[in-house]
Amino acid sequence: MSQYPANKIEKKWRQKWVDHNLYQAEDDVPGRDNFYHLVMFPYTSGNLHIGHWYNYTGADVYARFKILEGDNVMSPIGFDSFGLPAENAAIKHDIQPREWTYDNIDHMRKQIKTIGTCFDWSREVITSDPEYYQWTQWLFIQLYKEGLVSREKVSSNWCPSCKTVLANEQVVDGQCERCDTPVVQKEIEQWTIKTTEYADELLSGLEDLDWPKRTKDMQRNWIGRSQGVEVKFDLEPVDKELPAFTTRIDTLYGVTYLVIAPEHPLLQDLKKKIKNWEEVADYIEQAQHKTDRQRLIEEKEKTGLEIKGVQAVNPVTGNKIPIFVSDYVLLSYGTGAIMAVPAHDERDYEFAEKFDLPIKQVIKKEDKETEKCYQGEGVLINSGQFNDLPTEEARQKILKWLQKNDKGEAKTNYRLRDWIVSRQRYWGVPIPMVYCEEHGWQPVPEEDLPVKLPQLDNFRPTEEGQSPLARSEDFVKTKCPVCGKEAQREVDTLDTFVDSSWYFLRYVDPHNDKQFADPKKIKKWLPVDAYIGGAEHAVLHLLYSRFVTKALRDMGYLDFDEPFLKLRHQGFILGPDGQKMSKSRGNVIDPDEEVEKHGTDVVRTYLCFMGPFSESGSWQPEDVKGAKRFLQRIWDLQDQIKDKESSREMKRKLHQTIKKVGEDMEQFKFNTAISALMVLLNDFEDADFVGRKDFDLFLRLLSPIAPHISEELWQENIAERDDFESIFEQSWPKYKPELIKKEEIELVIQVNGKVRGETKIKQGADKEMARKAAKKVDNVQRYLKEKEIHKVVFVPDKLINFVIKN
Ligand code: ANZ
Repeated sequence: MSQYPANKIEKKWRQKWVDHNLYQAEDDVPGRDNFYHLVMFPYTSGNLHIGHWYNYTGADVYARFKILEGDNVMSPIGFDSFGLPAENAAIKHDIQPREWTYDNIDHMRKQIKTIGTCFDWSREVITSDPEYYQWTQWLFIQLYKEGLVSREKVSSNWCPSCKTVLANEQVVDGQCERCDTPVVQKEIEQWTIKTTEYADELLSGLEDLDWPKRTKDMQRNWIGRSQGVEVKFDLEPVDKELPAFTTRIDTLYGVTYLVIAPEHPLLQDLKKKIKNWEEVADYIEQAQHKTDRQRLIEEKEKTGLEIKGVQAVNPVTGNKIPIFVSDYVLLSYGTGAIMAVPAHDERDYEFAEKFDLPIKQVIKKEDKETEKCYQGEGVLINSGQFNDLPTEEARQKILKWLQKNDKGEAKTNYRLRDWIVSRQRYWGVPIPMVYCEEHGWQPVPEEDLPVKLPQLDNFRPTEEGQSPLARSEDFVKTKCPVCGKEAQREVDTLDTFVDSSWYFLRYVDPHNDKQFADPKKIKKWLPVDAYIGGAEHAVLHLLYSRFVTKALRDMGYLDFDEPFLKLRHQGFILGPDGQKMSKSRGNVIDPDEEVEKHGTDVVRTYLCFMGPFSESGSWQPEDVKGAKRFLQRIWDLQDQIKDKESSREMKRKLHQTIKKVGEDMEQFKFNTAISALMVLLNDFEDADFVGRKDFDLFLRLLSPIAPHISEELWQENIAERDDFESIFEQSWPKYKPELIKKEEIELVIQVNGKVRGETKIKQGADKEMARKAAKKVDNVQRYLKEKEIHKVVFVPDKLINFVIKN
């Protein structure tokens, strides 16, 4: 028995697979269905970590399984290479972002290849290549022409350290997700993509997707559709009205004050009428220093003040009510003003308590004492003509009343905001827009694309937070596409999420220089059949890609609605101590070292064995050795091979394993697939010999997980042709149902340890089934009659023992 030479055979097979273009996907293969299998492409951070390995290994197992199942699989890979981390690293190391990025790509490409994946490298895309970003610019221009891009002065999340605007999604707990600096609000002119135009479809489209429920829920919350009513409150003594959005119009009689957001434009309009304007202006100024998120933090004590001199009128009661300004109301949601019902809304309740405002109950929980602030459903009280109505019915009736009196309308609101895509940084796609004094903003003519990112000696952001491209006169100066007179280029670059919002389309035709992809090829491959990657992209990348797909569909470029039909997230690999891996904890596992030590297949097998693909697990060096022993034992089986038919019992076991492994593979339960293979391996070892045909099938089952050793053993022991034919050109084994039918066994029945009978039951029957069958046996019944059963001992497929009190 020899030690299995992992490193030698692994390199050899990887080379052989490349030499034979084994994974280069053809658009058409007769008799095979196309299967587009995609992993989220990596950011060019410079080093693959174990999380990448985990992701790519699991994805590769599934891809290889699909290949064996007979699909024509395309599994492309590329690099997401623009963006801030590259720029920040380049600043730190005093090199050009381009150099840093492309060196990293070279290194990462080599690392990825050691995973032994079936990626089709001929389709590689790199988002910072002009060949690629020409089409990112094209996409932006198409969205612009469709009216889906606008330039607006918007209050934006500004990171003072990165000196750039961040999308809402990039602000975590009020801080920049990259550098943890507290984010401030700043009014800036920005290019904005109108994702909200597709809010409804982005929501309804989730229904039919085979995605993790949590991810769908996150998208639903992020889109946040809310149905309610916009009520108009007349103001006094001015001839103006203030609309408020509410989901609880049934509480209208309980409104005791209104609250308006500090940035609400109405406040500026009422400046002259507001008696305490100075105080109000002060408050507005303070609120500007907080982000929406900070303002919404629940535990925070509410602040605000009353606007003196202006009041509102409740449309149903005619009562005059005070108006407050407070930052717990956001301008960006609804109408930027609310009707406050402290008896039935907690935030309003807190505010009313603090400012000593009246609290009027209008909903009663049936037959129960009502709490101080009751937010649930019930029956209306203190509500005039609507008294005694259940809340749901009251909502409809009050809405009707408001509509009739022109005081309100049904309204749907969304939490989703438009996508601000301007970044005041260097390392990104130049936004292909030109500003002319006379003709305003104009898109760069498509024949002039790409607008290339120039090399800049100084690529650091300017002190004013302007894009570094502003420093390059050569870049900025251009001609207006309309009049040909002098004009200026946009100096901002695109958010990198624009780059990755369409890369999956490019893979089907990555070198096309006439269009982003040939429609015929798009039809052949898209949408993506299986998409695998991190759950952290739930509301960013995945939402943007869905939006872009829908927008391009409506422009006639695509004929499907959703980009990713099936989505799976990989779990998280923790350090041996069960903690998140980090340099400071010293618990980082370096995949390169592990591969060097054990070989790729061992690392792959171990990663697959850690748990279901979607769950997290901690790296256990002892278990890695276990994976190595497992493969070594398979290697050793070669000595047991005979050209003989194996027993029926062995065949039954083999076919049971085929069934189990196939089902597990489809569900990304690679861990239990390996367990099943381990059980079969034990059976093989215990048998007198291993039939060559059985070994062949065993290797095919193993091959998605450990492709190199499977190929080697298959070539050495199974392959018959003289020219090279890979195990991955074989088919996935089919189990024979008649072989795995459960057979009957004789179950021995004991009472207090003495044999009292036997009965036939299905093999694998559980304790309950065995107990029922045993109790039917006459002799056993006699012994158990009128006796209390104390305990039942059960040995599956062998015996059952009733312990009774005598
Ligand atoms: C009166 C009321 C009474 C409310 C009640 C709730 C309970 P969703 O479901 O998230 O859409 N609201 C509206 N606009 C707001 C803004 N700009 N900033 C902060 N809060 C705002 O929530 C809608 C509810 O959130 C609205 O219904 C409003 O409070 C508040 F017993 O109106 B409600």
